[in-house]
Amino acid sequence: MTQTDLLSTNDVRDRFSKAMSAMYQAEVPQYGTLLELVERVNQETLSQQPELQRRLEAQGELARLSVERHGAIRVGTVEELSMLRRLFAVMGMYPVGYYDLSEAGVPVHSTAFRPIEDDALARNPFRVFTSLLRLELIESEALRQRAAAILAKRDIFTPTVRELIERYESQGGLTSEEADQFVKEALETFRWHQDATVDLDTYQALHDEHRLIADVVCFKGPHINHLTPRTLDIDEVQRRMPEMGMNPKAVIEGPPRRESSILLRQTSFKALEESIRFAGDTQGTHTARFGEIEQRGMALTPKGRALYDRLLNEGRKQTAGLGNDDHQAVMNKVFAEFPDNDEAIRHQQLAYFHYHLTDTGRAFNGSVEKNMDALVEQGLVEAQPITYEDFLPVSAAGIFQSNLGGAQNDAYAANANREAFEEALGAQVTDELALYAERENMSKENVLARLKANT
Ligand code: OOG
Ligand code: NI
Repeated sequence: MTQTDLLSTNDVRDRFSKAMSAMYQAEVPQYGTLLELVERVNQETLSQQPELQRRLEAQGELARLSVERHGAIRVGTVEELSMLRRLFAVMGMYPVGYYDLSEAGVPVHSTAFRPIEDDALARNPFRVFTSLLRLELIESEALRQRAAAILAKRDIFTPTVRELIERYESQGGLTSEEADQFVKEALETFRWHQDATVDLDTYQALHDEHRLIADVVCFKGPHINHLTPRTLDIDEVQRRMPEMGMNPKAVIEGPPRRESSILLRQTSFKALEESIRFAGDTQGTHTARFGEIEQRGMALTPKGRALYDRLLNEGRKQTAGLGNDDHQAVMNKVFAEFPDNDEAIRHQQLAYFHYHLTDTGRAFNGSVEKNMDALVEQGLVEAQPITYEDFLPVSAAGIFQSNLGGAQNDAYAANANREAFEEALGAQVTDELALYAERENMSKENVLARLKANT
């Protein structure tokens, strides 16, 4: 086998994300409706805003828009999480960021498996938000042991996918044929199962502790619980959801609508109640699966993020219980303190930017300064905000809660434990901020090197 027979991990990920989307559309037809709505709103937005279209195209964002999505799963054990890490590596997806959801009353901590390199992100930025249940946060010793015993009995991976993961690791890649087989087998882990592995009483006992615990423990595998396409106008999608038979969550999470979009705004249609056959042939229901939408803006520096977090907290105090229109109006006022144009944001170092030569810059052959701001002012260099590729813990908690019937348990709070998570994962999570800083620095170095080469 030569290297050239092996498929790029980008292609494996692209095939997998498409297969996953097709499976989820078949499982949850409303997700198909959501995709249609998002596609329509994106087309309308682009035709109404040619400047936006130009910018997205220049940033390489347009091509990926229609393939872009993220999904989410929740697993129960250390073995499941560490095997998932190896499974995602086959698709060029690596754990980025640590999210402590105990803070929001949800007994999990999480990471996002996603591509890291610029070209991989441009090709298909498929991400999977992956949460590990924290049984140690359950107070009842008996319930904890019952949950652990149930989880110990299941294997969420097919024997063939395990073999293919090993083959990937020893060969350094998969052939096209192997990749197709891998996609088919890996999908089995994410499939929905109508049959619970436990009886209704057990389900109920776990559910009474926290609905999420029942969702993780009582089924054969970690069914994908939502997929999320990327929209260019989330307010419009939220507004039109009811017309298309979808029940949107109460408010759009994250920052308000702005000229210079920051981080991530998210909303969803609410989880559907689905019929389940419990052990002993009892019928019941379970609510887990929904569809989500996201609108992405620029990645913030630690300074920008601190400002965002402070304003978000202020906003949350004032918006409790408000409907979306009022919520957005209040957020708008609160966020007036956050500069709302790219240049001001860049000058105050609130976000990360990618620097590249303009046409004038490419033609220039005099001696140049090393100062980026001066080069931008001279028109030799242009700065474009780097898109945020990650998630927001407060928004994630809002999504969890609106789909778990508002369940929250303050007793779980203040339990961040990144070390335990990394030990379970069998690897360290990459710091997302370091990645953005590195991309910004590389772009600056490239610009300077190319200007120098011209003199
Ligand atoms: C994950 C919720 C987090 C997001 O977009 O913030 C998430 C879950 O419900 O399992 O997907
Ligand atoms: Ni999500």
